[in-house]
Amino acid sequence: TRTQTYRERAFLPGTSSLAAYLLRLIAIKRTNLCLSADVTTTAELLAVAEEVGDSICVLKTHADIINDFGDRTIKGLRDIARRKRFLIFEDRKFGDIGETVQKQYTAGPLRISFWADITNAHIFPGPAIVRALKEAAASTIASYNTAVHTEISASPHSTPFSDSDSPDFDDLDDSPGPPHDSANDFLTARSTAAGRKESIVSISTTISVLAAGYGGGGDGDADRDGMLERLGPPPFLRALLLLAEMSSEGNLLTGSYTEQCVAIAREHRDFVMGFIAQRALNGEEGDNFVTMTPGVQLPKEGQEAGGKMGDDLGQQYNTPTKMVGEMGCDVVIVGRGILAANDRAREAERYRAEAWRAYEERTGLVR
Ligand code: UP6
Repeated sequence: TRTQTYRERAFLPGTSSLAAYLLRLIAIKRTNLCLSADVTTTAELLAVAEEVGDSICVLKTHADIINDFGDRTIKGLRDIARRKRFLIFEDRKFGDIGETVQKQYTAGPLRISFWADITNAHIFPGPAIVRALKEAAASTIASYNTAVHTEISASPHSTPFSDSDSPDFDDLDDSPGPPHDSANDFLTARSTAAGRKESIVSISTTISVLAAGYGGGGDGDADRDGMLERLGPPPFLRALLLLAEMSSEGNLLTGSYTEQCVAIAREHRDFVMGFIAQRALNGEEGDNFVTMTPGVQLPKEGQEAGGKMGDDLGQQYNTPTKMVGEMGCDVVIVGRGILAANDRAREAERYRAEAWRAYEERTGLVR
């Protein structure tokens, strides 16, 4: 996969649908940059998503650091993601027994499985964590499909989940209120038509937001905007990244731990789309994992790279050129490098251009 283009890899047999979508999105938008939007309010999150959305393929969140996380956050972010076309990755780093991670993934105030296309997990609890998250994802997808289907057949003359169908929807823009218990209602949607309708009304807020932001997929070969248009929004699917390596100094994700992580991923190619790692880990026939790499920063504009870069809490940085060009990584994840800039849109473009150029050189598209 090292010298294959993103587009070629999107069409390799065995590639999961969401990975294929992401690879095509990367190829069309010409961006292998993920923004790590580590901000603490909904307003800041939406502002930065708006500013850099055109330069990224994925936006990474830490939902648990957003003070006012709620329906407004989900609606706002999915809305921008649809308009600017990027996937949403909640960097939850799950690490508990299967039963617990299922609840952490689907319930609580964050109800991650409903709005995040991608999330990630550690494998230190053992391989069952992957199966548990996969089951929970399947359950969310099934509930979503049932909800959409039921809503359409219940009101054939109206757009599914339009504002008027959704009593809660109007509250969205100005309701700090308590978080809706939509995830639970969603997952326990009853089987009778009446029961289903009832639970759907109670979760209409979340669903109306979600239904608007998902679609099928298409092919494209004209200009970028036309191709993006034809690619369409992502299908409602869920995928997992496994933490195979970390960027921080002295971390323990090395050697056989990393190898076992890859072995576990190979058992679940339909759900595990790739790794958080510091280098490409594809090595076996059939491997087409996407490597997303944090710990990336560029020297300030106009400055030379001088020695080791990092922060004073163990973070270590490498350049996009090294990680994509030499280490074979697919997507670079950048937080403070972009967030701390005065002009974040411009800085994101600087990162995108460098990471893209490293990719083109690695694959021989340019020399
Ligand atoms: N992250 C790392 N290293 C890892 C895994 N994840 O830095 O091995 C995450 C952090 C943060 C982002 O949780 O959200 O990537 C890096 O941010 P930064 O670019 O501001 O250092």
